[in-house]
Amino acid sequence: MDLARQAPVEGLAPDADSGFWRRDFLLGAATAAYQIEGAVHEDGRIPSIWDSFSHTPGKVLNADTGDVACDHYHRWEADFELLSELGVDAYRLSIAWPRVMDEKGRPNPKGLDFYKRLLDRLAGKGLQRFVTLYHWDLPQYIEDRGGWLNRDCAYRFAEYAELMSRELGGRVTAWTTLNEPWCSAALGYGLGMHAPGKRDWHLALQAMHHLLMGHGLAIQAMRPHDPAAKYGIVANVGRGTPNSDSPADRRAAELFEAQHNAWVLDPLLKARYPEALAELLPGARPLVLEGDLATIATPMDYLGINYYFRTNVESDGAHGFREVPLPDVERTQMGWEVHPDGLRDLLIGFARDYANLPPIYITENGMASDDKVVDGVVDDAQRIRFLRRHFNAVSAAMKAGVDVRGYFVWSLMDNFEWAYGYERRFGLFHVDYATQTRTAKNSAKALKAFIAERRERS
Ligand code: IFM
Repeated sequence: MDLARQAPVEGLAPDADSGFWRRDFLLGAATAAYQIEGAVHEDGRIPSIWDSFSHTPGKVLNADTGDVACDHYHRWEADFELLSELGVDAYRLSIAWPRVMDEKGRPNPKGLDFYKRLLDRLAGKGLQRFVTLYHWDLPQYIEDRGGWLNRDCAYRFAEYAELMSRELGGRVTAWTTLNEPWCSAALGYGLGMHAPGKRDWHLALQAMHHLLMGHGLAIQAMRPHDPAAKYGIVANVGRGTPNSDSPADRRAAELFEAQHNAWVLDPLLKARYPEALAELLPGARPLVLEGDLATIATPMDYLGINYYFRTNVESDGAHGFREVPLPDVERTQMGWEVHPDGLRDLLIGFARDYANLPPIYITENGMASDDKVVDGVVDDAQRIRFLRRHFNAVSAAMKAGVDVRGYFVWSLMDNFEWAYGYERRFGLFHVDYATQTRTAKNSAKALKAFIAERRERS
């Protein structure tokens, strides 16, 4: 696909003094295994909780599943040409745990070879490789033993992580242990919107604790085998703003951010859970054994931040908050408010609140729109504006002193958007799922143009 020959489009170049122009500021695109790979029964892959969940009636919009997805398992070579076409510096992908280990915990050579081929090709293209170990596809047999509610899961995860560092060490620029533990715990165990579909906030607290334990144990197990790589975790963060100036609403916004951000970041960076959790869920505490918090706070080389929207909240009159959607604000296909300042404010706040905040990569940011191919063109002007405004918001945080090293667009291409199936389109490239045709959206062309201009200037 030759983007250069296509019509010029509105640019997404950030402000002239933005750190995004620096050649050493990493620009990339991201995906995750279950959302793109398909081939769920091939080469020894075993079932995951998302296979079970997506095949359960009523769990995913339009009964979509990841069985085929973008068929990336068979089309990865052509998909990597899209990365070259964009000219990005880096690619963020995830490894499917169920593809690389069998039910007895033994390595699956065919699955491992798949990721070796991918990583070697990316390295050959000169791209940095950001590799996530857990982007939600827990092997179903581990779920059958209690999943993340069972402390043993953290140790099984560390075994898997160690195996990956032995097998793939030297091929990876940066390892990410977990993608968005908040989503795994809150959506998977608190709200039931994601696999494994449980609805009990007490369970969510315990699942989070074991997820974070798995993270710390994994870094400890991996570093000796792949000492040159960087190690970190990816947290999705939420901006909460008060609906009024009243003390109750201001406290509600604080509680919202504690529940979304500090629940994950405090144990990682302060070796303790925030007091606010007890205020939100009186009497509920995870079972924490001696030494657990030190394990969770194992030093990291970077922190990945995923940001999408802001939530306006008021006090619920009891222990928490409830959302008050703002009228007349710009929203995306997900219904999420477009609010770039929220990202700037959160980054500045994290740098203030965490003395040991490691360097940051924005590991996901992007938006869904109901994109259509018309005469070969996908006019996604809203995404171009969205990206430019978020580039500028991140730059503003950098100017305020926050150490941000890179930014990944979510996502390289349209894919399986979890409980929303294929209806919600986040990609820079449009995917026609019937034919598996990829079409560059105007945002892809605009990103390519910015990257080319940046290269010329440096
Ligand atoms: O598609 C997801 C991704 O898997 C995790 N972060 C949020 C994205 C958009 O919802």
